[in-house]
Amino acid sequence: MIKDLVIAIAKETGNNDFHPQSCLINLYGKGEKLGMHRDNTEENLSAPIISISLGDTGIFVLGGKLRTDKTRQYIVQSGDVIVMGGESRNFFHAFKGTVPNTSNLLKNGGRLNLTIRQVN
Ligand code: MD6
Ligand code: FE
Repeated sequence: MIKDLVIAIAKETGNNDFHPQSCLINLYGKGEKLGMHRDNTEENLSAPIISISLGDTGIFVLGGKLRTDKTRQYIVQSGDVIVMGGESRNFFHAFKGTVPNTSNLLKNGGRLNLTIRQVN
């Protein structure tokens, strides 16, 4: 189901040849965050990465090509999707943390982020 969903999302954003091969699932509790990084361990660095946020609202930080580039913050709510494609595929980004108790989707609270990737 997730595979079909992200293939459709990829098409909507002009990526007509996206082949999802892996899904990394991160769970964030209160106060947990993810530092500035680029996702560059995939062999294929041009296919988009598509992420789905579930559960508590959080703050996603998007930078640029350089770690020192200026950043923007985006509020991500349960069900929101981020497509990092085109130039932004290799931009630095981070997750600043959740806003606890903003969703009752997950029994134990927190936020799940699914990042779906084409590896090669
Ligand atoms: C997060 N997301 O939202 C962390 N990476 O918890 C990521 O690191 C990410 O959302 C690549 C593409 C989309 C993402
Ligand atoms: Fe990432």
